[in-house]
Amino acid sequence: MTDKERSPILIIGAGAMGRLWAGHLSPHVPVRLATRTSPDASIQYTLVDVEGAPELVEVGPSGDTAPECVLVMTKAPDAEAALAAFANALPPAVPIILFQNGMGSQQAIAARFALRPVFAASTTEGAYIDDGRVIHAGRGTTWLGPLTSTATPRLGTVIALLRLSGLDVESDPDIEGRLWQKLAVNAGINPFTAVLDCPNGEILGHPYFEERIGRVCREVAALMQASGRPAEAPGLEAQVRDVARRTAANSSSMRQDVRAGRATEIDMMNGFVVRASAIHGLDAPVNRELTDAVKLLKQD
Ligand code: KPL
Repeated sequence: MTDKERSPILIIGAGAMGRLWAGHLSPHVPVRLATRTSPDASIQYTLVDVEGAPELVEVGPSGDTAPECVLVMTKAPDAEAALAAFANALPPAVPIILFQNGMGSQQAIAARFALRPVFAASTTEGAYIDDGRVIHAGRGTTWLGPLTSTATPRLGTVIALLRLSGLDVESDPDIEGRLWQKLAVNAGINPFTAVLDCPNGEILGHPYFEERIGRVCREVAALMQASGRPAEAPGLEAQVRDVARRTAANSSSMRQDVRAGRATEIDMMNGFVVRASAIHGLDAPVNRELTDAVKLLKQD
């Protein structure tokens, strides 16, 4: 069997990440792309690689063969409903890989589909859509790990499958630890860039950020410790500042969502910190203030 003859990889969500992966996988393995309007879309677009070279990507339709694996690449608030729309037709052993930002949506899906092999991914690939073209802005690494017990023995197979893309894919048996670290960084950068409407680097030194970031990190660290995750507020704050410096020119995903009038992922970032803290009897007033401030920007 050549790789072209195998069952398709179903990608749910045709945003920048969904299209980046579809573009990298489709030369090697059949890809089915599910958009908001079609479960098996037929689309063409230009993918500009990191060197700036454009290439045409053509995907679908792929027919109704059961997929070999499912990549859920919608925004976090849409992920569970988008996956549920396909779940009845999915054989129980098909691996499901969740690419959402923040926390909460992955755990809700893993709980709902607890008997299925469900994985979480955390990626540092950079991609955005500009005038209909998908721009691969920066190469990164995609870390993958199991969220359910049936996922654990399939980790190696799923990694080998995703490596057909040529993108860097690595395993992380403690993927939830990685998601917590990413949550801390997102909670410390994203709402500030959205409220101040500025690139990541410009939050540093701004009074709105400087007056709050210490307390944001203390609240996140307290929640992490209560959840059995080692964390110290100064370390988290240093990480936030480091990522803001290294991605200084980036427009964060939350700022982009607000500017485009899309729902933001605030409920899976600072909003998650508030809800999860309450479960442990902890208050997280600064994360609540930021959640409210972002919701006022965009009535989502
Ligand atoms: O993950 C990000 C995001 O924009 O959501 C950061 C790390 C803040 C980079 O922009």
